[in-house]
Amino acid sequence: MQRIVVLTGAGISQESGLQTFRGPDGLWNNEHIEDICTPEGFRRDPLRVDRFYNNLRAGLTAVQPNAAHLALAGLEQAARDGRWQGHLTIITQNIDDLHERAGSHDVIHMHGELLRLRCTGCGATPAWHGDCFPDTPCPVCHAPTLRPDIVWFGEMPYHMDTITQRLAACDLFVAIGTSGVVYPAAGFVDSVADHADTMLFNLEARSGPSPFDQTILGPATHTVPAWTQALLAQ
Ligand code: BV8
Repeated sequence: MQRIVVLTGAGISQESGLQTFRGPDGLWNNEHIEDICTPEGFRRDPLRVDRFYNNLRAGLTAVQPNAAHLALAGLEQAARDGRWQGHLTIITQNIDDLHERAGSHDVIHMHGELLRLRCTGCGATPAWHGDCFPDTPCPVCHAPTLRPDIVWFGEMPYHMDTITQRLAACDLFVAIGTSGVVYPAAGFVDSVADHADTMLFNLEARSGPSPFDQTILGPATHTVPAWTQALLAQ
C-alpha cells in the first residue's frame, strides 16, 4: 500500500485563474501582508481585511477546478475503486474549494477556508458564501464577532496533529505549486526526508539547493496528470 501525502499551494490553482501570492501578478504585490494576513492587521482595520476576503470569496464563483485538481481527485477515486493500491492525503495551504469541487474528499485545509467564518465570541465556524463585515452578526450567538476562518501569520495552522501523523506514515511526499516560503508547511519536506521519497512539481525552479529528491518543472495542469496517469498505469 503506497501512502502519498500531497501538499498544494497557490500554484495549483493558478491555471484556474486564481492569483498566487508571490508571482508576477501576486496578491501580495498590491497589499501589505502585515495589514491583511495578521490578527494585528484585522484588529487595526477589520473592514479592510473583510473587504479583501469578500473579494476573494466572490471570485471563487467565477473559477473552476483545473486538470491538476481533477488528476488528484481521480487518484483518490482510483484508490476507492481498488484500481490503485494506495492512500492519498491532500494537505492544502490554499483557502479555495477547488480540490473539493474537483471531487477530492480527504483534504486538510491547514490555513483555513475562504468559504467559512469563525466567531471569536462563541467559536462557531459557519459556512459562508457571501460578504462579511465587522457588524455582521454571528448566526449562532448573534454577536458582531465574525472573522474569516483563515490562519494568519503568527496563528497556529489547523490540523497539525493529523498532518504530523500523515507525514510520519507516508512513503512519498509531493509538493505542488508552492514557493516554500511559509512555515511550517515549507518544512514538511525536511520532516519526511528520512522515510519518504520527495517530489516537487512547480512552474519554475526555486532558488538555492533543493531539499526534494526530484523536481518536475512545468504547469501543474500538464505535469500532475502525467504523474497520476503513470502511477495508475503501474
Ligand atoms: C506559525 C492565509 C506557529 C490565507 C497564509 C522565520 C522563519 C520561519 C518561520 C517564521 C519566521 N517568522 C515567522 C515565521 C512563521 C510564519 C512564516 O512562515 N513566515 C514566513 C513569511 C517566513 N508562519 C506562520 O506564522 C504560520 N504559523 O508558524 O505558527 C507554529 C509553527 C509550527 C507549528 C505550529 C504553530 C502561519 C502561516 C499561515 C499564513 N497564512 N495564508 C490566505 O490569505 O491565503 S500564507 C500564504 O502564503 C498561503 O497560505 C501559503 O501558505 C503561503 C505560501 O504561498 P504559496 O502557496 O507557496 O504561493 P506562492 O505564491 O508563494 O507560490 C506559488 C508557487 O506556485 C510558486 O513557486 C510558483 O512558481 C508556482 N506556480 C505558479 N503557477 C504555477 C505554479 N506551479 C505549477 N503550475 C502553475 N501553473
